[in-house]
Amino acid sequence: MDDSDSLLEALRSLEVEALTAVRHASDAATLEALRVRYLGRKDGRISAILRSLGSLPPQERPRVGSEANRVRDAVEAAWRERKSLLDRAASAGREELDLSLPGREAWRGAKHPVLQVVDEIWEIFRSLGFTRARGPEVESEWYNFVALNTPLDHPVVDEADTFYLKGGYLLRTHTSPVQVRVLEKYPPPVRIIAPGMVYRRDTPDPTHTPAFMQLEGLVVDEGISFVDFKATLAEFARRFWGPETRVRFRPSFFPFTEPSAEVDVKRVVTKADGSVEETPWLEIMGAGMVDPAVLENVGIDPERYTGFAFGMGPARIAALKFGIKDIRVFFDNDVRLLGQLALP
Ligand code: 2NM
Repeated sequence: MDDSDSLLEALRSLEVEALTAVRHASDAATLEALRVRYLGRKDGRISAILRSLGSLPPQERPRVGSEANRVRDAVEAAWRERKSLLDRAASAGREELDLSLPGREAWRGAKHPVLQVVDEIWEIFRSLGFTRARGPEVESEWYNFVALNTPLDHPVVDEADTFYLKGGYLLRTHTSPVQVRVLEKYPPPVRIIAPGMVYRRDTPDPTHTPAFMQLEGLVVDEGISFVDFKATLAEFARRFWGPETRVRFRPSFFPFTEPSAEVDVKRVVTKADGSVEETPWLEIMGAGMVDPAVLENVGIDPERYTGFAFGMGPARIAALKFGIKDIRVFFDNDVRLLGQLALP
């Protein structure tokens, strides 16, 4: 075996040794020591072999020299690869702000669909001169029933129809007590909208929840007639569902209004293919002229003042508006509902 063969042998085992050591270096200090040992210009093992080329016969030098260069390049490449891996691992634990990453879109939140509808309805009545009024959810039988011309032996006052608390108090079954409280406190003219939660002992089903949002309105003044009643509610319907909307008043009964009516709307909808269709009649609220007995109960002279009142369920209106088949989803507390139904 001549000198050049033993040098090539030494280079090959040096390559295996160096690559193995570099690829297993577990920290930057070890890696730096390996760089000095194998690749260092002065005392590095590969440099030492390149320096010893001088002792070979001139015709052997290129073969051994190019092999030494190849080994040096291979060890250098492995070293750089290991270096970048160790650097990345070292920085992974730190909070690094990568400004090139696209931002994650922030969840801005959304109004609950029922509240969207309450606010939309409220906005229309506000523009018609109404004020918003609120009252307690825990009420007395007087405000919830008796003052509203509903004696306690009336069928709707059955204990099964509401939730009673100690001392004869109950969870209000409608927001009408708010109207009574306002009429007691403020002289006419009164134009108010009273939105709020109400409670009834209902078994939940697709159109009933035992707690639900109600929105009632009341107008009391001198000279308020059935014409004001119909015109105001028709104007509301056209502003809410569009100017082509038709309105129908069907005779009905409420203890606190006389006459009473159910209000239906027929909407004109433009479908995705451009065709125009009319919906069936949809029941949207109950309403009527305030019964003179209610005005008397709050000390207002029914010979001088008249009024009308109405009540609707924003959850059912929201269900119509958003095409929801089961209003219980409004109470499931699934936040995805808000993302899907957020208005632009
Ligand atoms: C309705 C339907 C009809 C109503 C009546 C009154 C008051 F206080 F003036 F008597 N407030 N709300 C009323 C009338 C409510 O809800 C379906």
